[in-house]
Amino acid sequence: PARGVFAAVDIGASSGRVILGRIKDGPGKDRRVELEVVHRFPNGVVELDGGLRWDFDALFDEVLAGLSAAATVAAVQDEEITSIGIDTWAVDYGLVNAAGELVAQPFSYRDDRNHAAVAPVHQKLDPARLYATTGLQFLQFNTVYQLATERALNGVQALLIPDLIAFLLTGIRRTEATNASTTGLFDAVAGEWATGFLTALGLPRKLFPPLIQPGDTVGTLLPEIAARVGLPASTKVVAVGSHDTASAVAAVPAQEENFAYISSGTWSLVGLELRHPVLTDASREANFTNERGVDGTIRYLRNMGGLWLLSECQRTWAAEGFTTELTALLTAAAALPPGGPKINPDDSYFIAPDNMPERIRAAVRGTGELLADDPAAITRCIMDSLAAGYAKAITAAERLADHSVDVVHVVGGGSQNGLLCQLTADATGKRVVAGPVEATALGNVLVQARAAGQVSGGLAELRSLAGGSSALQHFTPALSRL
Ligand code: LFR
Repeated sequence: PARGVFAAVDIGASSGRVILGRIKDGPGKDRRVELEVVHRFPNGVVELDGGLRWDFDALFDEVLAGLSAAATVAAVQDEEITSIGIDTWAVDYGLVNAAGELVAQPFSYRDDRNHAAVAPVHQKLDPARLYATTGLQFLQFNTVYQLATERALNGVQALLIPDLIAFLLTGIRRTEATNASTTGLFDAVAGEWATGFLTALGLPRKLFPPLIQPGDTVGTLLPEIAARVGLPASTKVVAVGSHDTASAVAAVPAQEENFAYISSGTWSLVGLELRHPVLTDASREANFTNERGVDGTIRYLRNMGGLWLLSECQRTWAAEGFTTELTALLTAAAALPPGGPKINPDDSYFIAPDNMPERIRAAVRGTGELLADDPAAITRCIMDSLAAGYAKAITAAERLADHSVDVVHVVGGGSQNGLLCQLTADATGKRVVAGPVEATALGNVLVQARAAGQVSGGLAELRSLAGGSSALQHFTPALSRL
């Protein structure tokens, strides 16, 4: 029979990919995961119907184009696509009516309608009570606040973005648990919907479809989808850590228990993996989240500003005719002396798009310092601010969870940013291991491969495979720190 391979649909805030993942036997007992990108497409928020939204119809067309490409590549190599796994960013959803139609293009979490929704929700549910059950970090864009802005929720269901894609592929409505944990309506201890909160907020009890766990099968392809992409209708869609961060954390190549991770991309997700949530007041005040990971773990982390700050600057500089090539920017930034001005990368002031360089300079002015209107200086300020933020978050997580770490794993796009990794080692005083850059897709494929029986074991085994599948880079803290 044809060899079984896996298709990963992995969509981030700025781009998406469809990837074929294969488990390969290496020399000796070495096995590794090989990833082949078969389709890439841009993503981004669009101004539509009076808000910042995702052009979901276009995204879904790209998913289908990617699955067709995957089918073609696999067929040529005499491979069979065993299953499809989907991960995207969290918190956002599409509303689907009884006929299964999407009633509007989904809002982006960057739309500022959420701001006004916070107070009314907190009037009905005290933030301390919300946190004690959900353990979710307060972010104005958490699903619970977004839902409070909706006018008509009767007769519709809310499907989180990966679940919406899975529904359109299979006709089956489920909510994958790692992503459900970012809604603000999920009980962190019970691992179930916090139905009391739905009621308290006047939301329909069945607003979300039932939960499904990573590794479980959502369903098989609808006949018309199968025909359109050229795959057998028996092809499964398998739930993975559908929250991209959950997939990325599953592929952190940690060999020891005492590690911190930074999933570094548009956002920086900085924290620890725990077995039990930390729901204390101190944890709430420090704004740490307890999101669910693969295999029922807790992703105890802070969602912090990330490389969005830089990519938004690059967008502005490109429009102004400056060079925006990343390596050149980072080299120029690295040549500047340490100790320059810093911003708080977490400030909600940076969430919306638009003229980021000037907003960063204004934030620095607000601290009483000055930042030159120069791409190298602004890039350095972003890197110094992120590294300082990471160090602060890791120290706080160690204290709040009473769990100390001696190594920091950086995965995702930021793992290729040598300046940021070195500054992170310097600021934390800990070893930094950088890579894999493709942690999200790797985590997606590994969970599918385990569900298919090609890989066995727990997260430790998945992690060792992830580590063996990519070149890792090591950074040690500057001597001055020691
Ligand atoms: C990262 C991420 C974060 C989430 C943010 C918004 O891509 O999924 O974990 O807080 O996007 O959904």
